[in-house]
Amino acid sequence: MHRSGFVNILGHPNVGKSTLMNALVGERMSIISAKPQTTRHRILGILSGEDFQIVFSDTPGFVLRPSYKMHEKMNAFVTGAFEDADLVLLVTEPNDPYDEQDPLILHLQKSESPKFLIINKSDKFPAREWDRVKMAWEARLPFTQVFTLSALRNTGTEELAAAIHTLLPEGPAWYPKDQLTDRPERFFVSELIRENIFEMFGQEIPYSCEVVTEYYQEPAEDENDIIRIGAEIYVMRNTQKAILIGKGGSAIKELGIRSRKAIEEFLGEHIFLELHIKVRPKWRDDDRSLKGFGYG
Ligand SMILES: Nc1nc2c(ncn2[C@@H]2O[C@H](COP(=O)(O)OP(=O)(O)OP(=O)(O)O)[C@@H](O)[C@H]2O)c(=O)[nH]1
Ligand SMILES: [Mg+2]
Repeated sequence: MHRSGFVNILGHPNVGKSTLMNALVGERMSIISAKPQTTRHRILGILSGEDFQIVFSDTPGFVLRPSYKMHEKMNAFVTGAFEDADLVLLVTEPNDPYDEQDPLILHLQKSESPKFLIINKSDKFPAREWDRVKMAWEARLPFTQVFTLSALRNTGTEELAAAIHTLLPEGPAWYPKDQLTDRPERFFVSELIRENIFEMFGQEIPYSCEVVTEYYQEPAEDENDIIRIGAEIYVMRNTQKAILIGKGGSAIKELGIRSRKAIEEFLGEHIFLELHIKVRPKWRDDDRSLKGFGYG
């Protein structure tokens, strides 16, 4: 018998959804940062075996008070992920504040999919905190099972993986067995550059940037060349552009070096990377820009 299913990972920003998906899939699929709202799209991570296929969806953290249109698009990716789930993993952590009117809870109360509660970051909190969170959640929603784990340390994730397997319905493979995701290489190139922007710059810059891979040229078979990649970083203001460039170009140079290394590690190949910065005022509120950037 072949089993398959769609497992959608949901929760507030910064609780560790992407770290968990990467741990479950065993690949560095989604980018991760210490800042909230790192993930902006729904990203599939596909785990296949001879007789099963699990299609995980990592989603953006649900933004409770959207401040611009991009937030609304991000939230739409989350609500879309309620519809096709064979299983929902609601990820939380002891410091994650919820109230009874939280839109995520209201959506979950209406969804008929089985739900697992994942209390993440167990390495950071004492066991009495796990119990407190578990009790608070069980009063809000019925969960099929509750797991306390550390996605970062990869402890407790095996029990979760086993429980997911047990729950998978009979079904076909939806994707070729060697496929790991639904996104092309250029998407991951942009994401890895964005991950480094989140890491290198303070509060304002990461949220004002979007990265677009402009070209991705693989050498012809008879050419002894490397992959050539060009990416554009969009910011909203000239002052942000100046920060990204840095004194004498030092910041953009550093960003280029870090991003190239990350992309080379991801692709397992040497690349040439060219970065450009463009100013596009208010792109986060502009429908046409958002569409062009993939916020459909
Ligand atoms: N201590 C600890 N930190 C963790 C754990 N899992 C994730 N983190 C950290 O939490 C931060 C957020 O992790 P992400 O995986 O990016 O969280 P996310 O829920 O995908 O965040 P958004 O995409 O912004 O919604 C990062 O600094 C992670 O290293 C964990 O099990 N323990
Ligand atoms: Mg994420």
